[in-house]
Amino acid sequence: MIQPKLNLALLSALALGTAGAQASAPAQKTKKGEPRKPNVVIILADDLGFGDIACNGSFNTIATPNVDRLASQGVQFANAHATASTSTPARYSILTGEYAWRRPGTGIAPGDAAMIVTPEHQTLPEMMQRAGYTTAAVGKWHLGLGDRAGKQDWNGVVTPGLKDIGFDYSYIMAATADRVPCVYIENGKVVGLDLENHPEDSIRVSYDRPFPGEPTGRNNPELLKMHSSHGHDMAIVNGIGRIGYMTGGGKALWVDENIADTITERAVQFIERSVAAQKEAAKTGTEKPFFLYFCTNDVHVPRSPHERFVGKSGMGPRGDAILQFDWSVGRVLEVLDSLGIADNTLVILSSDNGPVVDDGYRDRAVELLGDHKPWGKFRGGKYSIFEAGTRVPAIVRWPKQVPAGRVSDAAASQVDWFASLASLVGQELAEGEAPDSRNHLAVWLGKERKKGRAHVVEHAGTLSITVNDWKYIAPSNGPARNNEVNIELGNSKEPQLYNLAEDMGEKNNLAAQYPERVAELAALLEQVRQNPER
Ligand code: NG6
Ligand code: CA
Repeated sequence: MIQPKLNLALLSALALGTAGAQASAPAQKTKKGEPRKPNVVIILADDLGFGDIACNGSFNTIATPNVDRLASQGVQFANAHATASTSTPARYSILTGEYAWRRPGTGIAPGDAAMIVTPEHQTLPEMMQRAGYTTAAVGKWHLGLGDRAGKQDWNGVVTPGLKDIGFDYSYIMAATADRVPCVYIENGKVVGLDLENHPEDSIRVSYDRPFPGEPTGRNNPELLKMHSSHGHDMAIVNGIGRIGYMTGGGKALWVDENIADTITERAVQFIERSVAAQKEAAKTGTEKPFFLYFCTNDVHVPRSPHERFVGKSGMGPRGDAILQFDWSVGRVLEVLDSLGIADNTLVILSSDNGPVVDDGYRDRAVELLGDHKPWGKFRGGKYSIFEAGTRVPAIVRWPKQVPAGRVSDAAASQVDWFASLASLVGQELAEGEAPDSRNHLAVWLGKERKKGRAHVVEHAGTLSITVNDWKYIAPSNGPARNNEVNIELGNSKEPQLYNLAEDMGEKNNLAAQYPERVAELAALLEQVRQNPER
């Protein structure tokens, strides 16, 4: 029998106060030539599900030795959440410390979207810069570029860009691998474009209409090496249909099979450069720690891993892409080891949202899944308000401060990375900065492993709020499922209430049984809707 435990007064206090584990920057012991503050590396996977890593219980279906190693050397979270079940809003929250649902225009962005995290925002990398860090973003971006949608100068400098929101260095894919433009952009410039010798490679991008004379997935399926199952039938680049149209690019176009190698190497080079600069600066005592926001393209569609991973998982391209993700993680860890900085580097690994099996390409992911459960024991997946939408893998390793080999059950949200890292690096947050981010450093460092956030808010069209394992999903008119991706979205016109402690699969809607609890949680959610969290 489940006993109602909540009352509104308590909930209000939790919502408005700063309840929860707090911690300030731990005292540092440093080796000679090492910055006093730790280097910080965020490795953010794309669409990697809770159950997609072996150490979350999937040992029989997938091998992720590098992720497992990270977990065994740090703390692994059982109840950590992205703020939203798709990429753009989830990433928006990480970089701004604000729930994306407060801001219009933060849904899944096209590749020619204007900046969604704008120079007017106070951002996570800016806060790290303030604390003396050298900062970089490498890999998938998906938060828009330039100040006008569709008006970016892909042949010149795309501006404003990441340097205007706190990244000293950037090497990114504008959106996703399934969206044009299919090129890397380094510090605002497309990499490898040689317009002097090849003016015909000039890049044009449109999300409205095809370019005359250019084949499309819709009209020229004979040119495709990977067919779409839904959508993805506009421009063809490397034999893969994309979302949006583009022409040009020439040698600058990425090769999908090499994306992981390319971006991982750029991440590694940034680390190497930063450490070389630290060594040099140590002579004058001015060494700067680094902050790297490394976003893999894996395991997002189109899944086209390098040939050395092909066929290795037995699950087709999706499983092979997980192996490739694990390789990228291993490569970063190896470099931290070889440079002797692993001890003084805080590594945070997570995913931007939950898993999807068929996300629009016929890559046999569904047929070859076997016993593998990307969503673990949870219901739903990417796009869903059910748990699998936002309950993501999360691991934190920092040998100096984080106890090794622990599992944390504390409720945790990526929105808190901003304030927690601010505390770690000794930065006060200004009024209005990171408005929904709370300092839960003790949770994220695995010191507090039971009590976490007072409540967790999830977003996927509608909103949900979870307090002490009681999850309330606000009624909505959205569809109950997305048949194309075969995922239950969780929308219902009726309120939903689940007890995750007893029913983590969200099967038994207890709303009719506990109307008072529904009312309390609905009121709390309304309060969060009306007021920033901090
Ligand atoms: C959807 C795409 C899907 C994926 C998603 C964004 C279609 C039919 N589906 O609209 O393939 O790109 O957007 O994923 O186009 S995310 O992880 O970047 O949010
Ligand atoms: Ca994603």
